[in-house]
Amino acid sequence: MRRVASRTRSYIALGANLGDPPSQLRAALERLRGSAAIDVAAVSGFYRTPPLGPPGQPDYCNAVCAVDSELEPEALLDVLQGIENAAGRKRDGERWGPRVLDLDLLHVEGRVSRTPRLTLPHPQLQQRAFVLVPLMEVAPGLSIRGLGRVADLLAAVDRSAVVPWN
Ligand code: ATP
Ligand code: 87Y
Ligand code: MG
Ligand code: MG
Repeated sequence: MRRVASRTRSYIALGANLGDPPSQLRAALERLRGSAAIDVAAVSGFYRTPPLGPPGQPDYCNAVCAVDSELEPEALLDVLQGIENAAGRKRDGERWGPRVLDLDLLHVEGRVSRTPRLTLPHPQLQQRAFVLVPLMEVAPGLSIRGLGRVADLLAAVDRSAVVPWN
């Protein structure tokens, strides 16, 4: 795998709303911990969140984790998509339909990307309370170039529907 010169911290959003969503997130975290090239540095709590976008689907379980890796961002995305596939993620349904597992790369420190395969920072990060609440837990002091401080992004969204899973 291609590697960047040094270890870089990245932030990953986890989401699931089919099967047993918390189990899907726990299994994904175990697979990330089992990836030789990735160290899981921090994991947020799990949150129950109503679906944004297309309505009429089950609530989501959402979380965020911080990882350290020497992988290039595209190679890290390969790992995330492999874990989605292993969980049985189907890609033939409607866009933004229900899914057993979604792993999105939110931000890679010091890196930007503007390709369709990988846009960094994630283009809707600042609009999504289901991302910002758990991101604030694992990275309260984080500032993302072009977007600003996570704390300020969170203050600008309605977080009232993002509640602890249990
Ligand atoms: P959203 O990205 O709005 O949350 P989604 O997670 O439902 O939507 P997916 O179906 O999981 O979208 O992914 C669609 C494509 O998005 C993937 O093939 C992937 O290459 C691309 N993509 C672009 N930027 C990113 C990113 N930062 N993280 C994950 N996938 C990304
Ligand atoms: N949690 C999610 O993880 C989630 N993920 C999405 C895509 O990855 C969608 C669409 C399906 N909604 C989600 N909702 C929750 N709670 C995201 C979206 C939001 C706003 C406009 C268009 C799409
Ligand atoms: Mg997503
Ligand atoms: Mg995705």
